[in-house]
Amino acid sequence: MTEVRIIGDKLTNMPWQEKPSGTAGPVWRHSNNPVIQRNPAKGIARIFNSAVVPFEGRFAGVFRAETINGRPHLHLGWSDDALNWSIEEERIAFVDEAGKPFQPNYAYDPRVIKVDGTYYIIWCTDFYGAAIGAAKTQDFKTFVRLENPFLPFNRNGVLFPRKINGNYVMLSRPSDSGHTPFGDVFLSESPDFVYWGKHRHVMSKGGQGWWQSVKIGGGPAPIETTEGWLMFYHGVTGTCNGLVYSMGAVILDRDEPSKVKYRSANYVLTPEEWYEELGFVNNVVFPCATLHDAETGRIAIYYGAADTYVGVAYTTVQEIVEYVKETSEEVADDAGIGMM
Ligand code: BMA
Repeated sequence: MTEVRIIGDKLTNMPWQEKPSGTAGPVWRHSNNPVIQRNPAKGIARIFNSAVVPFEGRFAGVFRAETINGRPHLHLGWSDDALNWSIEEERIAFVDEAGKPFQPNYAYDPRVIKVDGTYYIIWCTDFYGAAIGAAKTQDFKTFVRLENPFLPFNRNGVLFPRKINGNYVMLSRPSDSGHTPFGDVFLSESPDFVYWGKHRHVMSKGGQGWWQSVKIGGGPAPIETTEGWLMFYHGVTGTCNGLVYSMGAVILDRDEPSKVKYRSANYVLTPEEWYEELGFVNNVVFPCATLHDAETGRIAIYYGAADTYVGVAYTTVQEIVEYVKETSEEVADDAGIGMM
């Protein structure tokens, strides 16, 4: 296959381990997972489903912290190597545009995406039920909340890392207010991050396999590659013992990302290790962030494990894109822009 490249910045200090021989799939786990264990800071019982970004030579993290009263909030963390994290005990202090305190009632599953020099934090917030919350920061000191982009109920808001055709583009997964037994991924555009429209269907749950038969949801911010936008996402199946969350990979059209170009029929990571199979919620891998290096094509995927830990997994852009193309299936009308 022709060479596949990441279109983006160098990140030579990102974590990396070579693929162990005998690895079956295109993604392999960090040998010392989980990288964040239980009770990682005073008042925090568990951290999972969290976001990391390079910032000024180090790494910043926005963490989903399940506090010791069981409610999730967002806490900041710092790391020199993106593996050993120091988590702040105080939750992130959000303010409104006028600088007044403006805390969400709860906040979970954050993504952090840099667009045009600003870091946007997108999470699941309380807006008369689960909906998408947003904030921005330049310096990881002041966090200004923005208008909630969409009506309730919605989860898994994922921003693209650059404007496309002049607009911000955000993926989301319309939901219900509970544990949502359905769900496809949609996208919406905005010229100003206030007014969102031009909604399009991106991809459906389902396919030949059963691993994504109940619902799917966006994961880390899509990575721009020479083959299109590479996105890891989660797919959910139902069992007599509850839901099982796996990770899939898809490639979206670069100019019209509501069109799926290739989508692997197989999961690329599924709960197999003790920290993925056993925890507060068993059998969950839930990717929310990547670090990647355009020079080498290396990708580190950060995922929540069993709603209890943070795990890291690796792949390269060449390996994952080849795999997705080789195992691609067309699901429903994903290849087009969908119903309107
Ligand atoms: C989803 C979200 C995730 C969580 C998953 C499994 O609905 O709430 O935060 O990891 O369920 O419990």
